[in-house]
Amino acid sequence: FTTDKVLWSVKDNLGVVIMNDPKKLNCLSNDMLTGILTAFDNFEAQQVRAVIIRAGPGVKVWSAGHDVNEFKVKEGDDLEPFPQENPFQQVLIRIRNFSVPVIGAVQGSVWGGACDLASCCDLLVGTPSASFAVTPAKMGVPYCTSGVSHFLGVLPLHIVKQMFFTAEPITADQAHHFGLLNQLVSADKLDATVLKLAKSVASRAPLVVKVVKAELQQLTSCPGFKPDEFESICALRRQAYRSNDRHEGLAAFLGKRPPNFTGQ
Ligand code: KGA
Repeated sequence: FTTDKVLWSVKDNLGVVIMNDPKKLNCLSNDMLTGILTAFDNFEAQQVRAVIIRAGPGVKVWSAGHDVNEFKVKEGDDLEPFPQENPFQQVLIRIRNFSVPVIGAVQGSVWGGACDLASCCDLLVGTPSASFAVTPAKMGVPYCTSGVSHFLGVLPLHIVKQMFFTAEPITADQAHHFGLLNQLVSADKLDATVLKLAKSVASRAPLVVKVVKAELQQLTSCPGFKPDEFESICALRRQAYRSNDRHEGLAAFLGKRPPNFTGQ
């Protein structure tokens, strides 16, 4: 099956969704995200026992993250950059709450929101070309609290801080060492390794797998803020997304130049 940007199939109780927009470096455009949601609707209807999410073979960029063109803000626009109803948030929620495990197969570099998508998968297998860069501080975009909590569920605190503060990529070796990647395999072994893992998951008692996924999902979710602490985080985010730097970060990327952030 196919939409413009996504291919998907179901075979032997396994759903496979392939991000298929190499010209745009598989960036997470609304079309791509809507295609992923449609694939998951089909997987649910067909009661798959595991899902694999991947890019096409041999890609250099697994996904370049949010489509920056759809992220553009008009002068004076101070809207929340990650509203719950946008397809990006809906895909993350769908993966995290999907009743059976979702396995990411990662070859190539993973950027910004695509790192969030990868970290929402239940298991990740990568190749040596995989790398992960969390770039909101480079784009001037204040990342949402739920997204930050996803990284904390899979990576140590200082690594999450390093990735958010510096926006520099970590390598596949580092990602494996820190536990983001369950397995690191050569590119020619990626398909077989992911299939073996998915088949193993699919062979286990489905109701038990479902409940343990739901348990882990709740146990690793953000442990709750006091109301006044949450309000102050919201105020800090508003200050950032209403700032000139938010325009500057996106303009710099689109203008292919380094940003000049002033903190205003
Ligand atoms: N959105 C839209 N277009 C993008 C894009 C993106 N995220 N990333 C790349 N492109 C476009 C780019 O403008 C260029 O268009 C084409 O894809 C090839 O990219 O051909 P054009 O019209 O000029 P480029 O840069 O020439 O390819 P490259 O030299 O091979 O470099 C590849 C990378 C991935 C390194 C580079 O394109 C890059 O740095 N992209 C941005 C990665 C990133 O930081 N993404 C995060 C987006 O923000 C995000 O997800 C969130 C939520 N956030 O940060 O908060």
